[in-house]
Amino acid sequence: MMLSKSKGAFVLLKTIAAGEAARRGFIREFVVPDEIVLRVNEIIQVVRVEGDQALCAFTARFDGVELEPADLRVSKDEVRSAYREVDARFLETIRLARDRILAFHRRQLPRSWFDTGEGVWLGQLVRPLDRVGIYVPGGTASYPSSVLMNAIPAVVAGVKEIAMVTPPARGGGMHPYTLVAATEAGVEEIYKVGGAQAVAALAYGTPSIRRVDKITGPGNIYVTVAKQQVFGRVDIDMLAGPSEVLIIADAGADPVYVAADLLAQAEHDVLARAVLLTPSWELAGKVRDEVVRLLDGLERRELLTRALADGGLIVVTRDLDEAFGLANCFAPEHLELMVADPEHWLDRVKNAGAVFLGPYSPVAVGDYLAGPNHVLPTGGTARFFSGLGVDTFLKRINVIHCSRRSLEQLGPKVIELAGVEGLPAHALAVQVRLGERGE
Ligand code: HSO
Ligand code: ZN
Repeated sequence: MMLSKSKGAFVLLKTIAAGEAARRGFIREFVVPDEIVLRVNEIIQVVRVEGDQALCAFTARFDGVELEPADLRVSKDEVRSAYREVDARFLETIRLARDRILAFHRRQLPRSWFDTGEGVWLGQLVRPLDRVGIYVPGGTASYPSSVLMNAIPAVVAGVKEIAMVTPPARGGGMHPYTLVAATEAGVEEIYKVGGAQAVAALAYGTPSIRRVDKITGPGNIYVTVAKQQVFGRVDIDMLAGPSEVLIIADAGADPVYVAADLLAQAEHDVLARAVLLTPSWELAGKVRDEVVRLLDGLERRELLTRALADGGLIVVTRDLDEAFGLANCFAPEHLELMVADPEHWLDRVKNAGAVFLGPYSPVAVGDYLAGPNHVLPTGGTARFFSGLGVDTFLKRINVIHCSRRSLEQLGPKVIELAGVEGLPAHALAVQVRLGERGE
């Protein structure tokens, strides 16, 4: 298929054909410069040795805020004054979002189960983690919605202790919306520390911040690399990268809706990806025009232009079938299906963080309050990661109970396998019970 080189195509949004897209547009690799890996490692080691003093020193250096160890934890007074700063409408809306997110996540809760067959009963205990840490980015990426998305599944899972870390704003204060969202979600332990140092504190513990069992939540590259480095000592959710949307649209889709959703994703990050796959050259052209038109009225115009120049892509496919093949290969964080009968195409979806069906389901509704989680796998990791959910905060414990009779039945097979593996004490453990060995 030909490459379209119509005006502006390579400046703002590349419009290319499918083969080309698969070859170059879809590559996203998580490559971290060695220098960052080393710096993060050093930060973690310093926090391990120096504890709270290191947290305060790094906070002064990276966030420009001088704190004493005693100030690291957000006080009840600070939370109360946050409530005074936000307006009643926000409170009402955040509660609506919380309740919808709670309702969705309650449906995810698995129960312990037992299969009490004759002689053997087997089962699975489902237990929450004791204590988890949630990371909330600072600055312009501090989203109250992300606080809800991290905390609520943990609350539903039954996690008793949730410690939230987030860097203080310049001046030492905390974003009132973040504090209120955390409180509404049920989080009472909040610390003014961010970056790799916060991850280190959660993983190793300091006198002020007790160590946790799992760290979730997206952050910048330092946070992500720190999570990668402490994995194994604690669990982590995933390695989060820049946000992405991939839209599959047919000729009947509204180009304005498509363009708006591409822009909504691109405004997250200069590294964001916003991809449209469509079999219609006509829609491709219209969407490109609409993006240019809508862009003009948007505040984050400059960031959007840069993001779309690098990560904006319109791919014209042979048909919808080819589009789904490419989408599965891209494995997007968000997949929108703006095609006729979108639910019929669900069968074709193999790799995606979340799927949005039809013209009235923009990613934005899922970002805030539809109910499902918006912390989703990026960078193609939807091939093997799922989004955050209640199971993120649960463990499974297997239960086995055999009666003497069932051990009599199964025992000879155990002895046989133990023989093959050269582990005679395993065989012995059965034989002594069946009276075949021992005194
Ligand atoms: N689209 C982002 C989540 C978000 N959007 C938060 C707005 N606020 C990543 O899924
Ligand atoms: Zn978003």
